[in-house]
Amino acid sequence: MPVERTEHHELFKYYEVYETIGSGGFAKVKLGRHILTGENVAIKIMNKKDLGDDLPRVKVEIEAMKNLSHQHICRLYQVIETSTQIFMVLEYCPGGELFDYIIAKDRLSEEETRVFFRQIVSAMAYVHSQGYAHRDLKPENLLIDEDHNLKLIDFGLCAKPKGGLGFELKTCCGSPAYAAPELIQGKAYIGSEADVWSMGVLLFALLCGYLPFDDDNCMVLYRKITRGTYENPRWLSPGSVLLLNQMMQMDPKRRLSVRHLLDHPWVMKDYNSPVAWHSRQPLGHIDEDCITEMAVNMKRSRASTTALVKEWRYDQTTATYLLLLSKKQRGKPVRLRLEPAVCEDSCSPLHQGLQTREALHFSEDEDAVIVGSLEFCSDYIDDCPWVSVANNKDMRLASPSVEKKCVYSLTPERGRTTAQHRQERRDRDQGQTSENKENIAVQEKDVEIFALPPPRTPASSKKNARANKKVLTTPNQNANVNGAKTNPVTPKGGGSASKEPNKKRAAEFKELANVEILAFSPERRSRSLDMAVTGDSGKKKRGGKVFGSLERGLDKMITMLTPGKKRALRDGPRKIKVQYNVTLTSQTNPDQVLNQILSILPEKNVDFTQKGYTLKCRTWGDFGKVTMAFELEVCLLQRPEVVGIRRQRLKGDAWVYKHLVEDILSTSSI
Ligand code: 6BJ
Repeated sequence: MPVERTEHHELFKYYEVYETIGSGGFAKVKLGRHILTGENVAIKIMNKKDLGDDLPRVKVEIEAMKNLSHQHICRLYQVIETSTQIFMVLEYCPGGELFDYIIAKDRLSEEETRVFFRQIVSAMAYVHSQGYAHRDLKPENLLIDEDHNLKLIDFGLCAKPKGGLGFELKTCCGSPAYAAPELIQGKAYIGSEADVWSMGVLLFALLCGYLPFDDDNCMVLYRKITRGTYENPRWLSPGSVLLLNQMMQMDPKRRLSVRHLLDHPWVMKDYNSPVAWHSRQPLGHIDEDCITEMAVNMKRSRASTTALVKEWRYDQTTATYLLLLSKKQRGKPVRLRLEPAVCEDSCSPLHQGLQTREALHFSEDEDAVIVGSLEFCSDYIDDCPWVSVANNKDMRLASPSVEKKCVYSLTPERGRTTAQHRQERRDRDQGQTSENKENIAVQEKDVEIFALPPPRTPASSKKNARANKKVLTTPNQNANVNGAKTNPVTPKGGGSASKEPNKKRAAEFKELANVEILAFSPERRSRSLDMAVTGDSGKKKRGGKVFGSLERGLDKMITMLTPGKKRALRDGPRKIKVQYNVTLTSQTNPDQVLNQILSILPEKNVDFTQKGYTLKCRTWGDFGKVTMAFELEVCLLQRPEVVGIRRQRLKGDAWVYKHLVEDILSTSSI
């Protein structure tokens, strides 16, 4: 499609585009690589037509992110706007969402919570100092970077009142569970005060692994928030209980301000200093080393390069400068690749994007072939990436910067990504039932004026999913859904690991090693096994008989599949290391685990497509809208040698996703 080609030309000129790492209501986020610096980036892609009324939201976000430069705020590098699309090129945060990190660990210790919370306070003090209120604070909007630091994202709902932050706002927005009571009641409110309430909910979620105010029924949820009562579980220290109480105060005037949080005793515990909130990377300062490298590359004078950078146009110049600066700050050489020669005969954006050295590494493997052309790939499937990368091993471990042997294919399939949940919230029934007396004192009795729309509930999505005609019921049907015309590219052999592990990989491994210890602590191991034996949902398990028939079903399925699919299954599941988005099972047969999951998905009204051992799952809402998208992948773990299930949420409410996946995995009796 020629239109597609022109539309994406700008993007592919400067970036290689890899797999989808997330998607929101109207945006899709892909992993990318900035060709000149070789740095990884996240590319937020929005179709203007789809945006409709949300277009102003994007403009607000772009304007805010241009003004905000802080060590705990995700950096905007470049904005590319075409007649149909908007691309935001952003800082890549390989650790994924804080939400997934919390649920992977059930909940965080007070010490670890404090490390994160100080960073959240730092970011928010800065945001407020710049006259903004964020208005959508939640763990899904905090990402973890390669150094395990938090970065705040999603400024689409932020506000900058003309007269300053002290001026009242009217628009009711954000996620209901994190919304302050005054917002729910439709009152005028002060943005920074509402943010502190959300920070309180967030702090509770970090320390407890679940929400203080939660209900499937939105009216009940609103009532709980406007009453301001929540239970303090027994593991919370008195200091934590006090701080939560001071933040989740019904009366906004009695709530702590972010300024007060900077040196609050709980925040200061084990630290000698208040939270440092000033920007360590103010935009006014121009780095001479970066300018020199850019000037050489662009064959310009340093003065004119400086002048160009100082225009802050959020174009290729801004992106190159900021990414070079980021390299420098991480101790990497301040070097650019040579400006790529124009690819004369290239006719596709793929060529535009892959023209630099290192970009094309074709595997010798027989499967490693370019299997299509962009022209007919782009409208192949609603979810089609322009370029997807299949590599030999675990995509996550082999980030583009370290990838040595990868295969570019134009299949409609996404690459492998991750980001996940873990198990059921911890024994909530043991929580204290004492109510937050101070909060009750200022509550407005049974206020029923709710300004927020009803949130989506698991119950409603269930109903919708059931109503969907497209629900698929048998694995062999699913295997060919979406018209996957090409074989899955599953090259054999190693090659994903660089010979010289860089700092990033080292950090990743360090983190994985930590997770491994966590995952195998006796308590966790037994919990995971408990789940396998009893099933958290309390549902009746299927017996061995059903199981036997399922195994026969798989044989049949393999026989009916296309050669590529057969190979995908015969090659077996990927071998991966334990990471926090992987649920351990006590089983050793991946086909059995796959079958157990396959049999349970229709029961849970989850629509899915299968590619080898990866299940791309979706639930549907009204009018055929996808309410949730996630992947489940059966894989083999190396230590110990058991089957694991890698999970990744791609779209939908994080807590609804958590409960659904827990339900699926516990009912599957793995
Ligand atoms: C943005 C999104 C920047 O799942 C991942 C990586 C998710 C990067 C991811 C794999 C993983 C993580 C944890 C555990 C296991 N990013 N990076 C919107 N606005 C600004 C920035 C982004 C999105 C991202 C998300 N990694 N596996």
